Amino acid sequence: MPEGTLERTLVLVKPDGVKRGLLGTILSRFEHKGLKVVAARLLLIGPELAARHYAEHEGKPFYPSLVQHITSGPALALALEGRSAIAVVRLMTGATNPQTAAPGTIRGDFGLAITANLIHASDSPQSAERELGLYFRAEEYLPYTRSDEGSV
Ligand code: 3AN
Repeated sequence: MPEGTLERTLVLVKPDGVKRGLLGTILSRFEHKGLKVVAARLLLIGPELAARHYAEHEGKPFYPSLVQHITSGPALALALEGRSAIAVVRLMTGATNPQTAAPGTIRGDFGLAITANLIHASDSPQSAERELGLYFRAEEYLPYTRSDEGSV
């Protein structure tokens, strides 16, 4: 079985996840999976950052509600690192609509609303690089070795 490329990806726990007290629950899923938290930041996303983050969706009917929601309270930005981290995190996130997201995924287990769908996760290496750059500077990534590294 190939080990996969070591990748870094961006996860945002959206304001609904923060306000529902699901930060620990969501973070623990990624930690237990073996992904390494290499940067983290709780922040209020303003309209400008929201517009940059969601630039590809500008003009779509759901765009105003998307921006309204992501700016409605604190969000937790996480940089997660691991083998095939981008695809693994997307799998753990589940389908965009929590009503049809598979049980066992974060959206499938904790939500019903499509706008307030708990988390955002980068969907490709290009998106990951671009999106990580919106939230973190290079010096904010903190390298360390997990005690279980190589065994999960
Ligand atoms: P994902 O987050 O699963 O990659 P995208 O990138 O297609 O989904 O959409 C970004 C965000 O826009 C979603 N997380 C969701 O909050 C919102 N969204 C996407 N499609 C719809 C829709 N049809 N109606 C309302 N909101 C939507």
